[in-house]
Amino acid sequence: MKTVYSEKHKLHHAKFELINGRMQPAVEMPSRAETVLERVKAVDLGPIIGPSAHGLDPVLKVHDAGFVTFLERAWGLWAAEGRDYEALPLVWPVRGLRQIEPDYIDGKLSYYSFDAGTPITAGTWAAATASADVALTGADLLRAGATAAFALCRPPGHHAAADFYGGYCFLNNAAIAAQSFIDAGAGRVAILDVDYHHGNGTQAIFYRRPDVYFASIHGDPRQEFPFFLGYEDETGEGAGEGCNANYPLVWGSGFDAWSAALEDACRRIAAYGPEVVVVSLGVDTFEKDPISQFKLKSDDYLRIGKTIAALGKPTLFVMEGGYAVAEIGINAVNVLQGFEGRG
Ligand code: SP5
Ligand code: ZN
Repeated sequence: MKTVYSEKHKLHHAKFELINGRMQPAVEMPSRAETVLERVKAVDLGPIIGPSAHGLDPVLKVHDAGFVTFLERAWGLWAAEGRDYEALPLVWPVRGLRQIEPDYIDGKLSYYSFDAGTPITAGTWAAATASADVALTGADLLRAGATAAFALCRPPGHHAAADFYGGYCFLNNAAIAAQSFIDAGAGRVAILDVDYHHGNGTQAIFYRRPDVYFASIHGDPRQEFPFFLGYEDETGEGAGEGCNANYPLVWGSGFDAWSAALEDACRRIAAYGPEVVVVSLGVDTFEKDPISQFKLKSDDYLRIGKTIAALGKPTLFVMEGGYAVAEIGINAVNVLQGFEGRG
């Protein structure tokens, strides 16, 4: 299969993130995407192509205009205050507080975010829009007849909702790609999110819709980030009732529990009958991931790919998380090779 990749991901390079109460070196770093690209080349997965520019229209089908304008201007407003370091929020409009966008940048960061672990830098907007273009170009490949494509997105996207960023995510690449299939005439799209963290943004975007099915296997929100979404009883709402499936798993889960969830998710997706499947491909389920608590091994990723292939649908893989940089290439590309029946 073809891989879509843009060098522009390197423009988003946060030095620090707030983690465990301290500013520490950011785990979401450019070498993640570079390591995956190296592995794509090493195993000869297929041609590597650059993204084509799709503009903001497909982004605005998923994200609110005010939020997109904020992301575009945030660094400029921050730098105009004389700050030459990364932008982070400090306060959120929780229960009982007014949901009104402030004028001042510090307030805007708070209004449009949900965590303090996602720094905005000078190049964040350029990198995030390039990442969305990577996903959209991958979707184009499927529309042109490819069985599968790999959108090597960075920064990731699945925590970003219609009007907030967080969890290292700014624009929801998988959701933007899924929506692009709907807008091109697909009746039903399924998103399978295998990242270690719940895809809260993707779920929220499609929660009331019957045309996009969302299934996610992830760390139980009772224990794990993003904490406030991802329970099993979230099954969709209104016209979307029955089109959302969550598989929260306890810390320490290994491939037995994880693959049972995957089999069930795939059963439900098959019953839904989508025309195309988008996979939010995070490999932070790996046993050596520095911020995660599942126990998957490198060979398990081959079997994940094989199981997804058994759905028999055109499939777009969209890169999400995975922070064990030394093995991220092997693990991510193992899924793709497993899908292709290699390995
Ligand atoms: C795309 C993606 O994978 N985003 C994940 C964002 C997670 N950010 C919060 C991480 C908190 C980790 N806390 C546990 C650290 C154990 N040493
Ligand atoms: Zn993750």
